[in-house]
Amino acid sequence: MSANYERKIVIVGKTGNGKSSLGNVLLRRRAFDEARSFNAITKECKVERDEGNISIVDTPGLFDSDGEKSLVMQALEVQTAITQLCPNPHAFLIVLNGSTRLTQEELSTIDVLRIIFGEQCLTRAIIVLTHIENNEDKTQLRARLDKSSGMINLIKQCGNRFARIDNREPKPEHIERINRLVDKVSRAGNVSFKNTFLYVHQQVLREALKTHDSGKVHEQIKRLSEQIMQAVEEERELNKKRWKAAGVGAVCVAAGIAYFGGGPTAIATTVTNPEAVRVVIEKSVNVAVGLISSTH
Ligand SMILES: Nc1nc2c(ncn2[C@@H]2O[C@H](COP(=O)(O)OP(=O)(O)O)[C@@H](O)[C@H]2O)c(=O)[nH]1
Ligand SMILES: [Mg+2]
Repeated sequence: MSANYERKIVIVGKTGNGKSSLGNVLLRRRAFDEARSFNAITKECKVERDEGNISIVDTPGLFDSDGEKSLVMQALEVQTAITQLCPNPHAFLIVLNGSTRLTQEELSTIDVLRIIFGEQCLTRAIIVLTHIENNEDKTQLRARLDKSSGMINLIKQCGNRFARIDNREPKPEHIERINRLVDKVSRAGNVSFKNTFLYVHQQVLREALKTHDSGKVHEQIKRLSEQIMQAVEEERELNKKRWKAAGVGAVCVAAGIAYFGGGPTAIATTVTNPEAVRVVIEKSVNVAVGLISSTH
């Protein structure tokens, strides 16, 4: 492995597509349970590291239709786990089975990622096609993929970044390509995924959990996407107003402090610290009210 930064990688996709196997291939050890038996199916997110510089989060399959967990619950679990286990990951590997037709649900994978993490995560997303036998050459594979408009569309939404792997007999050049793509999306570890509105996504998902939505998955996805987009937009507007108010307050307060002898340090501290702004605004208002009432 060439990079000298910690690669933080999240693996997502449908159960059975080879997420845990891919995690093991990248870590070069059996860190995650692969589905040899029903019990081995990954039930919760798990992070594993190698002795060097790679951290991998394996996730339970999105869209597991075992009836136990709704889509919303799965989305919330993945979001919470990533925030706690591996905040600000460098890359998301979306694992698809390259030997079978994509299901309707898999075609929605990216929409679900948008719901969980927001649009920004797509700039860090890489499609990894598993179950592709090593004897299928590049041209054959390309020709096969070109026939699937759904697949092409998913790859396009991930900035045309895709890699292939046979997890049972992984070729070093295929592993190397995945690592190179991780380096590319993270600019060699210099940028990682951040979304300051993640808490808004969480609020909408928590609210949706209460309604026990059991409608068709693609309808749920559409509804949640719209709700999240609207909630984020409202929060953004609210933030702008808060900062504007804090800015005006800060200027008044700074003037007040300068006048009453607080000096330049006090002004600088106040202007850059919203909590200080709030406290001093409150004090200034009290003083102003006091002054006004004493003149009457
Ligand atoms: N032939 C082949 N089998 C694979 C590949 N990746 C995973 N498998 C097998 O597919 C099954 C499911 O793999 P697993 O990693 O547990 O899938 P997960 O549910 O996405 O974590 C296991 O029996 C794996 O051995 C692959 O690239 N090629
Ligand atoms: Mg698994």
